[in-house]
Amino acid sequence: MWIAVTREISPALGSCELSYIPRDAIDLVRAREQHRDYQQALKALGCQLLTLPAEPDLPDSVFVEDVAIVLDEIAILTRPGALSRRAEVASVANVLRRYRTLLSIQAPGTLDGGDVLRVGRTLYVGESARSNAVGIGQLRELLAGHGYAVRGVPTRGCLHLKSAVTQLDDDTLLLQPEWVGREQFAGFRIIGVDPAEPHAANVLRIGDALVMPASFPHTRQRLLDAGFNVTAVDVSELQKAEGAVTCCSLVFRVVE
Ligand code: CIR
Repeated sequence: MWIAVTREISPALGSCELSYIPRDAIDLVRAREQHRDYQQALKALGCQLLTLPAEPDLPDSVFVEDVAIVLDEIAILTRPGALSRRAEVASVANVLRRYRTLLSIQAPGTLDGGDVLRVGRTLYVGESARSNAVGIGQLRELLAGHGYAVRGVPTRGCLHLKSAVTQLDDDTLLLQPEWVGREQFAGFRIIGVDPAEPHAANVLRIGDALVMPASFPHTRQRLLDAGFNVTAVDVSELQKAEGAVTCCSLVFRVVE
């Protein structure tokens, strides 16, 4: 069984952190409708939803992916790179401790879950403005005993590693070559985003299914042509907060 942890949208979403896109007014009513559709899409793909209440004082708290990394054996609580996001961790930890032993990144380390791409037993971690070398080093040490390798990956021009690359199946990645080097992922089949859709590389994989924003039809067509099962969701209001589809959930397996 899959569990998907999500959190309702904060009324303060309009004051979110922004790094690479200009601020644009967010329609909260529409954002909530889109978030509900996203949650329904996860449900339709077989996830049991575990939804936390909104946090009025934490603008970015809907983006639960950034505060934890949930692996099969263990979960790591992060220390988000943005100061305004550090208080998001505790409430997610309270949910995760039912399912996993928790370890955590400590100061002065910083790490955002959006920077962590797990492929098999390797965690690729973006060396971004949010995740520093200390945080990445701590993650490596915490996971060495669990049989995971941690590899730092330089990123440029984007918020997180998973803005630039995500996994489509065991052998295939969707990648934006302007933001991360293909050579970092030698041995994988790489599908590039359509050049007209620079933000299209963030796709959420659940089993054999992929969830992606509706706003990237050309990249979606590339995935359909390659035989993937793709569900499109309209997340345009969340995209104004520099979020997309992986960032709004923590999806993991539990043994029934
Ligand atoms: C932030 O800058 O932290 C939020 N406004 C967006 C976070 C999106 N997270 C993600 O893609 N993992």
